[in-house]
Amino acid sequence: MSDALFPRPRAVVAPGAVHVPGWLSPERQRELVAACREWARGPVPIRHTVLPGGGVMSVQTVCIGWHWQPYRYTRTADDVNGRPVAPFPDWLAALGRAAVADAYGDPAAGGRYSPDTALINFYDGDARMGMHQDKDERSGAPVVSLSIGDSCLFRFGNTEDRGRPYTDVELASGDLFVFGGASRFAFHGVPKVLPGTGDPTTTGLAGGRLNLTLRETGLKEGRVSNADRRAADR
Ligand SMILES: O=C(O)CCC(=O)C(=O)O
Repeated sequence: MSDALFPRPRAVVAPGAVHVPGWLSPERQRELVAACREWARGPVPIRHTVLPGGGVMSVQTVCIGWHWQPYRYTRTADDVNGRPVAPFPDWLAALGRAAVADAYGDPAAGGRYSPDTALINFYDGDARMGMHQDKDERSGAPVVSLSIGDSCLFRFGNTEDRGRPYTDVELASGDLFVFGGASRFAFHGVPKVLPGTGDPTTTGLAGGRLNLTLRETGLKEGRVSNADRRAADR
């Protein structure tokens, strides 16, 4: 079934949460895949994040700009190899600004957006992500999510807890999802990836799903611990 025959409409999933299908061009998807491949190599290699309780996340993650480890941001990847993470490039900040402007139909909102970190997650067929909030940032600026490769079921919930009400959205290659405003701290997760749904010739990704979330940390330099916050069960 082609998108051209059956276009998937843009949808406001909740106030401030907008799904824009097919936002990334095939060229842009390939560029992002190539960039993510480089970042996955180092200076901090992609890895399965270990949670404070000893659990290991099924997704593999590499960060740029700031390193996220549960539940704080640092400039160096102290839980991996201690090295500073790769810088957050201007071109990716510009992409984030365009994403916010397009999702909200508000060029001024795009202009104000100044992401300084990206969490890059790779999902193989079995990987998933539990319901959680992105709350280690000191900024209420939107999160910009870009998906490439296999489609997934993305669950977007409420700001109170991990349960209902939530909306299930299929995120396909090239899709943009922005959540800010009243939805900035909504619980969300990825219950399953749909293996074999991506198109390697379009994306350059042989298999699996790549997701980038661009965020404003609201941090300057140094280390900020959010360990006193209730740990989200990621
Ligand atoms: O993979 C996704 O679509 C969501 C990623 C996510 O929730 C996160 O990185 O916090």
